[in-house]
Amino acid sequence: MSPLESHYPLDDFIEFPAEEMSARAKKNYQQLKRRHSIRKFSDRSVAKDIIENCIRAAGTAPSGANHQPWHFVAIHSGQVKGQIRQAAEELERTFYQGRAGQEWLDALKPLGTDADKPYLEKAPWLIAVFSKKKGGLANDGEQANYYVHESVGIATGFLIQALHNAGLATLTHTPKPMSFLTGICGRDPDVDRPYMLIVTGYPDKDATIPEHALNKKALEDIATFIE
Ligand code: IYR
Repeated sequence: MSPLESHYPLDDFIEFPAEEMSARAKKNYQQLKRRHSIRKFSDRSVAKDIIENCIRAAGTAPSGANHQPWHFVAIHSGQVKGQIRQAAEELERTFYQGRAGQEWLDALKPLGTDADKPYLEKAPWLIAVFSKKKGGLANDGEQANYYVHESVGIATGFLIQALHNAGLATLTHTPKPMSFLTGICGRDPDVDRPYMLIVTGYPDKDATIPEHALNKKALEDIATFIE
């Protein structure tokens, strides 16, 4: 290693006794199992500092060369949420009216989704996640970024986990195409690409979980252990 690269001792790693580790792993699984995508949100307000800390948590995600190729636009403005809803619903109408193709529409049937997205206006916060094609650590708009999709995917996962842990419900929403978000959110189309929209807030009293969504694959079906 070059002597120019400074390193620090790892002084914030916490080692837990083995039994506590097992309990923590189980508890975390049980807690994450209670995360459900919902499509009916309450209009109850959520304090900005909660959203800020959840975005800070997302920003701790590992990324290619630590370039952190992401930008989060947290939208509370009713006017901007309305603009997003209008644009998303317009696109979704063409999606559900045929652009999706029959196989995709059949796959979505058990979720009961359609082109109406009232939650885009009703939920207190929309977080538009952007990936940054270039810019590096300094956001100079020039340096290459690496593993952008992977990095932003991990950060978005951290964000969803942080919001859930804070006690908020979420919905990952991906209107297709999402390019309309770039202008509405005031981002630079040469650098920023819309990645996903996270809707967050309290669930409405009549929020439901589609039975289909509870059908999570068993450990044997998602993992192989080579011992
Ligand atoms: N973006 C559309 C369709 C949609 C697509 C998938 I894949 C989903 O898991 C859910 C919905 C919509 O939001 O309705």
